[in-house]
Amino acid sequence: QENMSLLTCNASSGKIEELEDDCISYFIKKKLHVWFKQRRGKWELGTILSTSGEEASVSFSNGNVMKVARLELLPANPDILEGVDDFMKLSFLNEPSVLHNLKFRYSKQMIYSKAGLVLIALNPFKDLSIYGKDYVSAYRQKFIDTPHVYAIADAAYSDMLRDEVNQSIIVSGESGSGKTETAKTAIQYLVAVGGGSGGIENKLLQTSYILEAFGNAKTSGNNNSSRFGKLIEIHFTTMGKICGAKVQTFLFEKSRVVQLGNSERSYHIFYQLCAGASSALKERLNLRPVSEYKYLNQSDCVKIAGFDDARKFQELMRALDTVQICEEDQELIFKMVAAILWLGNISFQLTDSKNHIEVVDDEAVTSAALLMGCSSQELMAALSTGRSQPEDGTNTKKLSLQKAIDTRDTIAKFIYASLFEWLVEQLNKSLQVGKKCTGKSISILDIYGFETLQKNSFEQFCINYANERLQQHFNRHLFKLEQEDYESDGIDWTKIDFEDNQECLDLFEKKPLGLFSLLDEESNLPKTSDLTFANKLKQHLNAIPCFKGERGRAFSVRHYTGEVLYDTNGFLEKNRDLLPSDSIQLLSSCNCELLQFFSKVFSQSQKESNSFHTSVLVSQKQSIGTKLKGQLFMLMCQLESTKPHFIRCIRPNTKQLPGIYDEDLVLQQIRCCGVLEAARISRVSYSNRMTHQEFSGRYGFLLSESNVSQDPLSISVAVLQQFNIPFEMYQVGYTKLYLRAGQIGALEDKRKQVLQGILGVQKCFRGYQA
Ligand code: AOV
Ligand code: MG
Repeated sequence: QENMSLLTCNASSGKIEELEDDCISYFIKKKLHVWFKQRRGKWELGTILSTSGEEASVSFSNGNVMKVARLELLPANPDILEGVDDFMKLSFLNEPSVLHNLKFRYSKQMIYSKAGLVLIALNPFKDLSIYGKDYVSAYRQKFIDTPHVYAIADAAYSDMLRDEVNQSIIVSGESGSGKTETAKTAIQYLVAVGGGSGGIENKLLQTSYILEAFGNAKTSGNNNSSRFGKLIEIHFTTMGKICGAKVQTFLFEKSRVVQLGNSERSYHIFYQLCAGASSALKERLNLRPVSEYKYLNQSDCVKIAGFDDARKFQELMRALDTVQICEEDQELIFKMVAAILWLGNISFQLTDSKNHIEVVDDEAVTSAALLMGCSSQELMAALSTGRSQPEDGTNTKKLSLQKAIDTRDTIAKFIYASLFEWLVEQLNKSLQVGKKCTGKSISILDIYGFETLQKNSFEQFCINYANERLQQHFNRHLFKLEQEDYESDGIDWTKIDFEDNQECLDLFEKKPLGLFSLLDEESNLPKTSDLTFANKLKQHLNAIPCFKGERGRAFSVRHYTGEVLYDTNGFLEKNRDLLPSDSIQLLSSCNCELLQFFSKVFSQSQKESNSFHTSVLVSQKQSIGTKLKGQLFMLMCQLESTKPHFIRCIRPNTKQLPGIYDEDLVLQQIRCCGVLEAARISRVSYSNRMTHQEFSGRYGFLLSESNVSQDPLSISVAVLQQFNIPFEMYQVGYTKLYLRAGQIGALEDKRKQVLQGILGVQKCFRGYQA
C-alpha cells in the first residue's frame, strides 16, 4: 500500500528525482526518508518533522534536528528498494539514491548493477568467485538473472543468433576502472558458449597474455594499464560456434619505451624478460638486471607489488607457443626487446667546442649492434651524424647532443611500436577467420580509459579524444537515435536531456580551425615550436566555450568528464612522428628479418600517405593526430553496423584497494557515464517497435471479427484493443507502433497457441481425408 501511494506521489508530481510540494505532507505523515547534503558534501538520511514556508525541519539519525531549505531535500526510496539491481526500479531516481544503492551493493560484493540497458560494473579490486563454468551455464540457461558481464555477453550472443545481426560490447570507463578485465570476462563467456570447433578458443584466450605483456604497463593510476586501444572481433558459424577472430589496435603509446614518469614502469615485457629468461637465453641476449638499464631505471619503480614478472614470463612463453609463434620468431622478438634496452644505455661524448658529439664505444653499442644485426660502426655512424643537404647524400655533419639522443630514442620507439604491430599481425594469422565462418560476429571494444594526470601531454590529449568519440557513440545510441525516432514518428514524448559532447568533438576535429588541424599545420611549418602552437590555439579557438587558453604553453579543454589542462611541450614532435632517413636506412641494412620487415612497412606507409611534403632529410608520413582521427572514424563506422551493448566501468577508489568506496569519485563517474539518464530513458522508453505492416501482418489474424478495413494501422489498433493492452503500455506513431517491455511476450504466446491450434486442425483434417 505504501508503494502504491508513493507511485501516486511521484506520478502526480511527474518528476521522479525531486520532492514536490504535494508529496511533502505524505512524507511527513508516513515518516518517509529524505536525503540532505551535509556541509561536507555527504548525503544523509533524515525525516521531515514539519515545514513552514520554504523551510523544513528535519531530524537525522544521529539525533540532530536542523532547519533546511525545502528545495535541498530529495526523496529517498522505501527500504524495500534497498539494493535493487536495476536503478530503473527505484521509485525516486536521484543521485543520492543511486550512490547509496551502488554503495550498498558494493558492500555486499554485488559489483554489477543495471541502469536500464547499461551494465554498471564497479571494480572490486579483489578476486570474487562469481565467474567460471558454473556461472556460465547458470547464465546461459537463465537460472540466474542478476546483472553480470555474463548476462550482457549472453544477450549479445542470443541477439546475434536470433536476429542475424553483428553485435558489439562496448566497455568504457576511466583508467583503472576495470575495462580490460571486463572485456576478458566477456570473451571467456563467449568462448565457453561458442567453443568446441577446434583450437581457436584457446588461442583467443591466450592472446591477452601477449597483448598485455607488450602493450600494458604500470601507470600512476593502474598497475596493468592498457597503453593501446583494441577491438576484438569474434566470428561465429551460423550454429553459433567460434570460427575465427580478429584483433584491431589503436594508437599505441610509444613514448613510454624511452620516457617514464615517477612510479610508472615501461611495458611489462622488459621486466618479465629480465626476470624470467632462462640462463641460456640471458646469455644470448647479454641480459642484465633491470636496474642496469637506463630506459627502466630512470623511474623509481621497477617492481609491482603482487606481480611476479618471472611467472608472467612463463605464461607469456606458453601463450606464444599456443598461438604458434615459432621458436625462431620468439628468439627474434626477445632480441628486439633486449636491443632496445641496450640502445637506451648508449651514451655520447662531446668532441669539440661546437657541441658536436660522438658515440661512446662501449658494451652498450656492441650489444645493441650485435642484437640488431649490424656493425658497431654502422650503428655509431647512424647515431652521431646527419645529412646536411636534402639532395646531397654524401654531405654529412655531426649531430648535437640533443639530436643524437633523440635519434637513439626514436629508433628504440620505432622498433618497439613495429614489434607490437607485427605481433598483432601474427595473432591475426593464428586466429584467422576461416571459410566456415558464414555467421555473424561480436566485437568487444576496450580502449585506454580517460586520464587526468598532474601533467597531461600529447598522449593524454589523444587518449581523451578517443574517449570523447566513444562517449558520443554511447549518447547517440542511448539517447539521440531513440528520441529522434519518437519525435519524427509523432508520439508523445517528454524529452530526456543528456550531456551532448558534440561541441568538444568539434573542437578537436573541425577543419581548418580545430585542435588537430591546427596541430598539423604547425607541425608542417618551419620555425615553429610548442609555444607558437599554443599561441596559435589561443588566437583561433578562444571563443569556443570548451576551450581555454592558459599561461605559457598550456591550454585546457572541458571534456565530458571535466576540465583537463594540457601542456603542449612535445606536441609537435610527437605528432610529426618522424624517423630520420639515416635511421631507416640503417634498419633496412641490418641482418635481421624483423628489422628489415619493419623498415619495409614503414617505407610503404610513407609512400601511401601524402599529408606531409617529403624530403630526404626525414622520412615523413601521416601525423599521429590525423591517423588517430581516421582510425576512430573507421571504428565508429564499423560499430554503427552492430547492435551495441554497453558496459560502464567505475573505479570506487584511486588506491586500487578493495573495500574503499569514495563517494565523490563514484559520483563524478556516474555523472559522466549518464547513469541516471540511462535508467530514466529505459523507464519511459518503448523497448519494442514494429511498423504497422509488420505488426498487423504478424498478429492481425488473431482478430476475432474480421476487420472491415484492410489498413494496417486500423488492424494494429484493433489487435491492441482486443487484447486489452493498457493505454500507457503503447503509443501509435505515424509509421510504427511502440510497445513497452513485456507486451510483445503476451501477444507472441497467443500467436503460438493459435498457430499450434490451426496446425492441429490441419493434421486432423488430413488424417480424416486419408
Ligand atoms: P582498465 O582497463 O579500465 O584501465 P583494468 O581492467 O586493467 O582497468 O583493471 C585494473 C585492475 O583492477 C586489474 O588489474 C585488477 O586487479 C582489478 N580488477 C578489475 N576488474 C576486476 C574484477 N572484475 N575482479 C577482480 N579484479 C578486478 V586502463 O587499461 O588504465 O584505462 O588504460
Ligand atoms: Mg585496460
